[in-house]
Amino acid sequence: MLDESIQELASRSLARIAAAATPEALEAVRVDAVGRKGVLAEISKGMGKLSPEERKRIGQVLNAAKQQLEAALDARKQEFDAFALRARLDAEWLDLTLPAPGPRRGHLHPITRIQRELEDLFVSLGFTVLDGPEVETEYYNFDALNIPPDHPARDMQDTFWLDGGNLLRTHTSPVQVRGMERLGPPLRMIAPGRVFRNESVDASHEHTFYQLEGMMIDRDVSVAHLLYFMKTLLTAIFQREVTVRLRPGYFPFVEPGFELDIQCLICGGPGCPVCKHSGWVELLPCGLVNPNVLRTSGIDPEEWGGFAFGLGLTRLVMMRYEIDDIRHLHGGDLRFLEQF
Ligand code: FA5
Repeated sequence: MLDESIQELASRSLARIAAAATPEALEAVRVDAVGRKGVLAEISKGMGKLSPEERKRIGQVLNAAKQQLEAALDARKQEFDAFALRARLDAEWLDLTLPAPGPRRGHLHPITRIQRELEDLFVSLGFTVLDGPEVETEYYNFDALNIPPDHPARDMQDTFWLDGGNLLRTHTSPVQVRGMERLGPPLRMIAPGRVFRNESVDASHEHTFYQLEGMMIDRDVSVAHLLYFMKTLLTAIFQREVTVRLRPGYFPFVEPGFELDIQCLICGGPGCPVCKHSGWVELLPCGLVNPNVLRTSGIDPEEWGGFAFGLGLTRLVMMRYEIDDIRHLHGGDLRFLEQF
């Protein structure tokens, strides 16, 4: 009778051990079954009432049941331990043969990239790259370029004036004057840089943008030389046929002066906000250096002549990458910049 109860208790506990889903549930079964206050311990407490032979026999049955349960508890615990170890190893798994993730690299801004391409091109053609100050004097920005005070051409470029009479340069042309003064003729120079204009911003106009000035002074320089260099420049940058037009342009520091426009590559001609719906983008004003400018910088116009151009570098970058709004370029949005 007692044997059967012990057997039944043991098999019920075995079923609970098999069904335990967590180490905590298994521990609860262990306490119930073989713990100091568990069911087997309760039975053994009542054994005092039995005859010595019965006590011995039931004692053996109890021991056997206890051993069976403890073996089952150990086996189930090992399963849990193995499972936990597997999970930990899975979490820690590391393929040491995979290439290490490198540092996240930045890259050059598209304006810097095109500027460097142009510098390399012009250096290969014998030009020197010059730099000039962004805070300029009125003399270099205007007077020395044949734009005296009260000349209407001063209004062509809205100027940020600074206290004390200096200004933020409105174009890179003052570097022409500094180059002529410092290096003298013959001269081949370019001057890329940032310029500033006090004008309202739209899809093709910024208050801060980049130009690339170029100047060549030598004996017998003609419009043919100018056109050759402009064509070389555009072919190098676009590496494809682009449609350009040359029209007369007025700048006091060149005579004759030209505007070289490029057919808008954003809309292909029919018109869009970038080309102000004209189909053409002003890109490359240029001309033969006005003799007054040469004379002011100490160069004899009877002996020397030259050409100069003032490329709108920011606009060129827009055309090259088909960027439909100039404000993207310095908006600081990484989603835009990461495309280059
Ligand atoms: C000048 O600045 C002259 N210094 C260029 C020059 C140099 C002519 C040497 C002759 C000889 P202009 O103001 O047109 O010219 O500007 C030159 C180019 O800068 C324009 O063709 C255009 O591409 C670009 N540009 C002008 N204003 C802006 C602006 N607000 N935002 C972006 N690009 C501009």
